[in-house]
Amino acid sequence: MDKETIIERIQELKKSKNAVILAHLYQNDEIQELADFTGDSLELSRKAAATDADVIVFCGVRFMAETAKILSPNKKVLLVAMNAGCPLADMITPKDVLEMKNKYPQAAVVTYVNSSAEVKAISDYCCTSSNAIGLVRNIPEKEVIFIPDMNLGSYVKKNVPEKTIHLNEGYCPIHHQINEQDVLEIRGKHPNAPVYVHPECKPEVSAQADFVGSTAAILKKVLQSVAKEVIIGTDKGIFYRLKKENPDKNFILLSPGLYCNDMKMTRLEDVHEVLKSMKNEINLNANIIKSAGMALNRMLKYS
Ligand code: CIZ
Repeated sequence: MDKETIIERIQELKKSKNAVILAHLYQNDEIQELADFTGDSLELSRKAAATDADVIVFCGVRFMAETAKILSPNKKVLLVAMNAGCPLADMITPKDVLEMKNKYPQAAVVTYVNSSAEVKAISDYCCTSSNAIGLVRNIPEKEVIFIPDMNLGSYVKKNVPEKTIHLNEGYCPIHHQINEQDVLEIRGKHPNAPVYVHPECKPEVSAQADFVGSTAAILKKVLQSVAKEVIIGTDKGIFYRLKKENPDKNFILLSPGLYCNDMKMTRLEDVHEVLKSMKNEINLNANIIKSAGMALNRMLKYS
């Protein structure tokens, strides 16, 4: 089948199954072009929950589809690339969380959405990279266990010095590989371009940047910026939306390594196959859905 035919079939199946297609901002261009919604993981899951679709087709990685299931327990959630995982989410297990809780019994557990449903379920609050600082600042607890990303956690720690924050040693291998030297070198080549990076980057990289923010915050910042050229320190997939929204601007990737293979596993053929067969369903235990949902709801209260 050629590309146009696959897209046509997907649209027909989507209609007949009353499905909605979600694509994360780090997905391949053709997948973002096809999707009903593109955005960050939480934004997508919330938008899908607000629709009357019976089926959510998630183009992203596993923890994202789990979040969609937690927020839409009565909808069928399908993950197109069933092997697409998140190394950062895999860097903390429920056992690790319980050990940290034993070590710091007074601390509230604040968990970044990039985590498994099981880890969310034993957390007090969830957060995103957009609201992590505000949430940690606003919650009543003075002591916090922030998991699983130590770089985002360090960024929160720097911005919320009034709280005691304990970190674990997780990181996103894609963002973590960037060094201060990469920023200095690319600035040398493009001296007029501001550098915008994701808070999953190392603290020394964030310290060199002109702006640090989530994918949503980077998109907003670029729209507001008068710069004609911007250096971007997050996954290359975000270029699709950046270019679409800012056709007059030029974007430079901070490092060629900013390319997450798990995020690029989703292919058009697989979207078609999954919609046709209704396979790759995400099923979660009802207690996990309930407890993880409570951590997500507490996040909405305090951010
Ligand atoms: O939570 C997300 O969607 C990710 C991976 C990043 C972000 O900043 O939105």
